[in-house]
Amino acid sequence: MIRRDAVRVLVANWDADHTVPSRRLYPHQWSWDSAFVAIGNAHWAPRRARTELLALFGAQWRDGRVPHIVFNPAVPEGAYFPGPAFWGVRAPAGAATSGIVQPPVHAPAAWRVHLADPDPAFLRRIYPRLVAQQEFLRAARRSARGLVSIVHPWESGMDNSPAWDEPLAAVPPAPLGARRRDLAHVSADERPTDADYERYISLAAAYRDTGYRRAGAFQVEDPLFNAAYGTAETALAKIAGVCGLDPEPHRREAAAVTRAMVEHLYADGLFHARDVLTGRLLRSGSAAGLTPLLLPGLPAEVAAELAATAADRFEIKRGLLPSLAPGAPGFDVARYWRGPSWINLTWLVWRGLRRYRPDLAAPLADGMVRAVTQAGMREYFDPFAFTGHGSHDFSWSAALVLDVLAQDRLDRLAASGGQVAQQGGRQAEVHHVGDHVFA
Ligand code: 2M8
Repeated sequence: MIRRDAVRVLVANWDADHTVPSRRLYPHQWSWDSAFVAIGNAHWAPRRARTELLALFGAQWRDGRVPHIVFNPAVPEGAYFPGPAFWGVRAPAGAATSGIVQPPVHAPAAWRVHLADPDPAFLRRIYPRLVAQQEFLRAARRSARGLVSIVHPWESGMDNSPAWDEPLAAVPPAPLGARRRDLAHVSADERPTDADYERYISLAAAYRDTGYRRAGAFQVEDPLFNAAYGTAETALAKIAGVCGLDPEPHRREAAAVTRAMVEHLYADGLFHARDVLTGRLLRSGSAAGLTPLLLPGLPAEVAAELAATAADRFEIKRGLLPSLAPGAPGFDVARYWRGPSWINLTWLVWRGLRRYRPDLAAPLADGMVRAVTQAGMREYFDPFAFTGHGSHDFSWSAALVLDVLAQDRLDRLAASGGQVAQQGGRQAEVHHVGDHVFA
């Protein structure tokens, strides 16, 4: 039933070569959404999963950056703000795109797509593009501390997180007029305020006006972005292995960023973002600080403390990961990225906990399934009542729940001795259990 509903959403949101996050609120291709969608599609439509990733990388820039939005030319300019006219830029292959990026979760996605339906030719095709994506981050965004920065809250994927309040306060607002489109689809008390949007627009315009080269008033080292960057190197090591290339440089890079994160972003049982311009740690209580659990090389004591924080301060035994610790200032169960649970963040931390604390991972798997069963494939959920918020029929909620269900099936098979099982006429082997990036 849930599986059927998830596939229905993914089919309805498919547009020729990519999946829109949501038909009305987000009618184009978004970067990290596509990675999550590919992970889910890999279980029932692997060719579609590969197409989705290749379509995104088809809009990669010459400098290696993968834009956070690839605009569909068939969608009118006014359907989403800021649209192509605002960004004013095209990828070499011709697509209109934005000029900022999102967390680089694509290499692990490509690897998981390959695990679900092995295809070395796909890996050989996408590997150089994934490497170029990482090289852009090293060349354009890496500090002497060995961490990569984001230059806009939208690059974090957690746009309205309280972690950004302090650095955003230093950004001059730009007049908005009546250009916002999101409020036509979702209630204003579940979206960022106009005051936030005025700063988002001013920052994006300032970056655009430097040809998308020079970072402006917002420069932050975010734990989620850096954890994704490090996990990408771990995935690239595996992909390089299949392609007959040297995995070592990727392993070294993953280890180096893990060390830098522990040294510079970790304090009191949680990772925090750092404001590069002021040097201050931004101790907001954001759930981004738990995502380094994805890194396989985390020191054991750090992993243990993080898991304890997840259980105590984020109350994950309830089944969902709130985007902000419930005791943190400004916590709100329904306000965009200030408390509600997203399936993608819950999924990332679930994957991390599977490696370090499977006992704590299990309630999250149950919780994700329960949330979509009760409320449908919503964009986000009240972490206590499990009610749905934001847009309906949201793609990554559907996709990642498919992955949770597929993993559950694999775990059961592994528990029964790892034999080969007959499923829908196709043989599924459990040979790769335990060999996962995103365990
Ligand atoms: C949200 O972000 C966009 C801007 O990129 C928006 O608010 O209009 C975020 O939740 C982001 O993480 C997500 O990728 C995007 C599309 O689902 O929506």
